Amino acid sequence: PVAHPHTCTVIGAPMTYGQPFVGTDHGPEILRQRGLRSMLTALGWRVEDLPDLDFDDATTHKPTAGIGNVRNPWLVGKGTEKLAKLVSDTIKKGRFPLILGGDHSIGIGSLAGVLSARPHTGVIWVDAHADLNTPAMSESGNMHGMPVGLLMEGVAPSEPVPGFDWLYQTFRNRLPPDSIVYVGLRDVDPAERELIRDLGISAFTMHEIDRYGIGNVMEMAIGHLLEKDPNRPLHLSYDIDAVDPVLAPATGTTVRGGLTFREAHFVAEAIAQTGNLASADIVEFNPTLTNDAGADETAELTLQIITSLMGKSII
Ligand code: EXY
Ligand code: MN
Ligand code: MN
Ligand code: MN
Repeated sequence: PVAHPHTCTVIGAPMTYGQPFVGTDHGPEILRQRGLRSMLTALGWRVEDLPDLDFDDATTHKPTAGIGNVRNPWLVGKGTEKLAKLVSDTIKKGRFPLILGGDHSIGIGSLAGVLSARPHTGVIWVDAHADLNTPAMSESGNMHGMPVGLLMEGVAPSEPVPGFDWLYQTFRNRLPPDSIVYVGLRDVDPAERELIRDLGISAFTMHEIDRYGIGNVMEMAIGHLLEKDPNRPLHLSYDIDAVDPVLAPATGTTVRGGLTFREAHFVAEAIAQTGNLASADIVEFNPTLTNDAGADETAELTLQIITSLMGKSII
């Protein structure tokens, strides 16, 4: 297996421009305040905690208006460019990037950075949504619904969206459709559904979780990615809205019928146990969208999921 990296670089990515709400920018600071660093240290990690990326300086450079239906492409583009560079540099230094969102549009930067440093990476996308839209397909124009679409081979637009020149110059690697698995889907747009079927993308929706149980689902999901190369590095993108909104109400696009508390942890534990996890992001926590109790509960759950995926075992 991939050597377990000993140093974890915590990257705060307080992005809000991929969706309509403010508040996702508070994610990194709240997780740090709740003791992220000491919890990582207790698991044996050496921790490098970087200052949050600044995603606001691009506002002065260019108009923030969208192109066609796409909202804030320049701001998302310039922000994710910074993240892609940092993720790629972090991996090349032999460190484990732990990326804290922010909305899921930061996945554009994470995926681009990971694929640039390790083109062969397998991706596990834990989400209620497929995030497979492109600017041409999207009904909402929100870029948090597009990270997989913008990076997938055969789906990604051939011309850059404004702000995304970097994705067509230095970060040109794309993700083959057989190199991602979805876990937890339950709200997929018609055009996304068609792509998943046509490209044969491996998708374990809530239906498969009900039918086979989370244990079998994770075995199949990981098996699919590691089939040809058991040493393949894995990247996990964990959208907190995959979890049932009763347990994780503080997020912008809640969908009923999600992962239970144990399923949410099991996903992280199963991936940690492979020994192949090499980078991760956890996104879409928004403390402002519910009451204080709901925000507290979601923050604590997010932190516990991170603990599981970074190697905590029950005994
Ligand atoms: N598919 C819908 C859209 O593209 O607007 C909803 C996307 C929600 C994305 C959330 C974060 O995962
Ligand atoms: Mn590892
Ligand atoms: Mn998402
Ligand atoms: Mn989602």
